[in-house]
Amino acid sequence: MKEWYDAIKEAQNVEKLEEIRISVFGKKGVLAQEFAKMKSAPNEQKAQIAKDLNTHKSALMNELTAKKITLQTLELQVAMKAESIDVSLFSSKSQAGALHPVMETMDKIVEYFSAMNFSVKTGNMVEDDFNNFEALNLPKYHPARDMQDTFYFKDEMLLRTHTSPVQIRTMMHTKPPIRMIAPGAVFRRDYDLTHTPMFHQVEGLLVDEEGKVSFANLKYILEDFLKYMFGDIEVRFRPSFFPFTEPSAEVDISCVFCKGDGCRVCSKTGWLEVLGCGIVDPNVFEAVKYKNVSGYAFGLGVERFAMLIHQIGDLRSLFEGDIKLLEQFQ
Ligand code: 2NM
Repeated sequence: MKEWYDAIKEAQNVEKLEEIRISVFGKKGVLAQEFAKMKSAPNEQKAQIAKDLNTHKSALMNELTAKKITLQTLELQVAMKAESIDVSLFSSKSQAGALHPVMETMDKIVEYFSAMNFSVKTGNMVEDDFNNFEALNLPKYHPARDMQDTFYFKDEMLLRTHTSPVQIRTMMHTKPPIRMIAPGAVFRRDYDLTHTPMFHQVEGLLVDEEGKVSFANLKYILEDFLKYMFGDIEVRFRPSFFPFTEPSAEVDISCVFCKGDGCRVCSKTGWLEVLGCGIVDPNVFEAVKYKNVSGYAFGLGVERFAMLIHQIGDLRSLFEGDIKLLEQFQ
């Protein structure tokens, strides 16, 4: 019997141990054979042989059970070591997304005017002739309505060329006072170094009782806004013309690249044009049936702001989806 104790002791794994168990305890196992032999032993020895065999039986079973637990514990430890994860290791860098510079710039613009109590309104990109042109004092045969500049559908429908139809629709269903901005995509048939067929605008409109809104109010808020966007810069207003405002002005900031000394970006003028604005033309208020009111309005191109803030030279790079460019703005 001793060899079986040794065999159990030397078993290297659970499978080997199971083989031993079958050899010892199986139907044709060693114990079964020994008990069978006992039958042919002299009667007076039988009791002693049975007693010895039963002692071995329980001793071997104990050895097997103990060894099985030892082996299983060992195998578990080996498996756990092999499968363990070192949570203190650095992980590989995950790819995080980021806002596109145009959207980030738009958010900052919206943030300023929201803080100034302007509500934010969006409308439809597909518009009709009245809301995009007629109500804005752009009558039939105005050059801005030319097929060359506007994407037309059938039935006088079109892709909005500015976000002003949002202001028109707001005035049509809301009583003054109004204090709103309209951010969003607009469309023009233009494609060259400085124009893309789709770009983003933020337009603003403030309307109150007649005599309550002045050009000075407009000048103050736009100066404050531009300093918020660009930091320490100079602002100047130049007289200009828009069909929907009178008087109208274009707004320049001192060049963010050369600080006003004159460079390639500002064409040696020291100034960059960033905004259009003015006092809302009475014809616009007439179109939306507003009476005894006054107001100011302004509009800007978000891509141009983004380019000046991030010093991006080519407008088209904002639209190419080049990861190498976009990664720089994370
Ligand atoms: C500009 C410049 C000046 C403008 C006018 C209006 C409306 F609908 F109230 F009449 N919205 N936006 C406006 C005025 C836009 O963009 C350069």
